[in-house]
Amino acid sequence: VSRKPLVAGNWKMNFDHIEATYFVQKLAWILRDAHFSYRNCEVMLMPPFTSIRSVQVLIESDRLKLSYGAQYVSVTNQGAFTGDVSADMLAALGCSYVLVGHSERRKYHPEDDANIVDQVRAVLAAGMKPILCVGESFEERRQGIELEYAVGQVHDVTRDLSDQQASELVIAYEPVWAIGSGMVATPQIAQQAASAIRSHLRSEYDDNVADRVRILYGGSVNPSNASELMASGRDIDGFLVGGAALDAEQFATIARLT
Ligand code: G2H
Repeated sequence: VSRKPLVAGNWKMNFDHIEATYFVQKLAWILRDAHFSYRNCEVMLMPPFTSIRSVQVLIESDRLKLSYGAQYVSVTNQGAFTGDVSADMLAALGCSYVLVGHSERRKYHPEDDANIVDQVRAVLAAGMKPILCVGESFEERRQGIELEYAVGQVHDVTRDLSDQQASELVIAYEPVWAIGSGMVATPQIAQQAASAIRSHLRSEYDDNVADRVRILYGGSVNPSNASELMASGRDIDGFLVGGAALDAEQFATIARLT
């Protein structure tokens, strides 16, 4: 089964629209260099809301082979919801993906499973793909329940989705202890979790869903650990990159190694 690898840059709350423009120009310049051959993986950017339009204009006007998406979406579609941004608004900006349930959103905002399920549905209804983030903290790992925990998070969000909806998902396994900490998971840990998540999809849905869903690893990915993580087994289909996605050279190198 071949799944196109995906390297997604989660900018978090970094880069205003001018910095975003510089970044995309630099990234495009590196990726276009004939000597810089990357194996046809999909390269994707997730800017803050305020920079999405600038990224869109640049990608469209220069016909760049880059995808982009958002880091969060409202569960309601329009109306008196001050501060919110709807899935339709993101789709109208050409977004293909929306990050859902990142641990920083789960921690700093009241996002529980019910809200995360609604976000997934809103993203799918607008014709985009959700990137569902799951992963255990140190505490679950210390207790030896990390796989049950991460698979449980997938189960809680996907259990009422149809086969068709589930097959549109991207799942990012991001152990909370590895996020922004410089403590990357070992390739074995990453592969074991990805494999457990894929087995769960196979038993809850079918081979088609399990074989189509892309599973990314996230948490302190950088150019020195990307190859080893990619080589760890057949269940990791790319990366969700934070810190290293703010440096065009590093991000492009990760794409080349994926
Ligand atoms: C995890 C990751 C990107 P970093 O949050 O989502 O960030 O690569 O900085 O650990």
